[in-house]
Amino acid sequence: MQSETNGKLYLRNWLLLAALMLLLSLTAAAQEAQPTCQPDDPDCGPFFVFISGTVRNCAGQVLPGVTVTIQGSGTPATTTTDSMGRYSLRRRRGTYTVTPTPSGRYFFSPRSQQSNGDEDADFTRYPRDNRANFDGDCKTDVSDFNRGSGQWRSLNSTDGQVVSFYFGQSADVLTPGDYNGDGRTDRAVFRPGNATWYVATDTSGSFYGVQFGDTADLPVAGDYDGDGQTDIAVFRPGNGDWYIRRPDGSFYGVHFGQTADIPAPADYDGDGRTDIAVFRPAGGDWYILNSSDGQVQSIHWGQTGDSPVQADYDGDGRADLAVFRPEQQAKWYILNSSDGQMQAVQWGSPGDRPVPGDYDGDGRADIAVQRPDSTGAWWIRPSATGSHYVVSNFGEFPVPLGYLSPRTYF
Ligand SMILES: [Ca+2]
Ligand SMILES: [Ca+2]
Ligand SMILES: [Ca+2]
Ligand SMILES: [Ca+2]
Repeated sequence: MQSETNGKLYLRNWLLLAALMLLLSLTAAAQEAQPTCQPDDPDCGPFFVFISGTVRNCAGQVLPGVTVTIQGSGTPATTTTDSMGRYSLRRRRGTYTVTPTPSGRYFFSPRSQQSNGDEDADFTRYPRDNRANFDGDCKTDVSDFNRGSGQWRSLNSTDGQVVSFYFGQSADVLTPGDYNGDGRTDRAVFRPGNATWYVATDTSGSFYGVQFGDTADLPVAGDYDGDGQTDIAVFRPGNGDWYIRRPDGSFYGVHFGQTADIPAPADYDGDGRTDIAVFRPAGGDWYILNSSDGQVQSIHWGQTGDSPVQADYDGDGRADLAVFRPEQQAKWYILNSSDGQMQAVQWGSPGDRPVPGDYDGDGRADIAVQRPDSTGAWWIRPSATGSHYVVSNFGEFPVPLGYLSPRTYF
């Protein structure tokens, strides 16, 4: 009896000791993974460093499971962010290029960056369809552009502040986009008089100009190569040609569409690159040139008098065919790319301008209209709640409409 009790005691003590040793070894392992190098650490300096950083989304939440490539002079290594959105990899001392892996739906800002281990290389993930988001969170900002004075105003979704910035002249066509890929919308215009694009990537007053296109062209800016930066591009209504500028300044042309077509570029196949597309008002037909496989899709959706309002309403990463019908009761007809179902929603009044965008930041475009009268009211229907709210005093040309074809509205 006594010896049995002693045996149990002995076993319990032994188990306690084993658990303690396991804990100690785990603590040691955790210490080894610390992304800092102490000078006297033989595993680390002077020969090794930890290349580390945090990956977040545009709402500031950490992202686990993101694959990060770390490329030095030799073979690239990959690692994955942990539950805290951290990545860390021990490498020989040197300078490395760190690149998180983008997807069709999302890109990272910056796209890649250099690190020698001294400081974290952090990244922020943004949805590719990131419309009128001046403050760089995940939400579309109510914003307008005064075509007479060149004043841009945006209502920050982050803090409710109104930002005013003068950029452009009378008769300029606004072509908002993220031209430098930092996740924030840049003020940009196309000046038909000299066929020149002017882009301000921040509000410091600096900008650049690029002559591209012809005076009768329509701007159709988009991310045609999928690098996360908006590309300058035009549609030539005279002959149905598209001209798209590459980041190196060269360009290519694609014949796609007819004279009366409304260009409707968006990423319909979800590969992260904008697809050339037109809406033909005569019959309500859409023609899409898939960037993924070069195939042409032709789909009947809408009728004469409709305006294309393509956006990703169902949140599957592919733009949905959609039209706005400004009749007595303005109606939206959306063809979900996820399940082929139709959404028919009465929203707005005749004379309203459609301003779809992701105002609630849930990854799905929200139906919204702007009323260009003295109230300048925006009627927004967030996809997350289905209720609505109104923002007033933004009655100039709405920036979200600049992501749709300017042809219908200028
Ligand atoms: Ca925003
Ligand atoms: Ca595409
Ligand atoms: Ca979709
Ligand atoms: Ca939404």
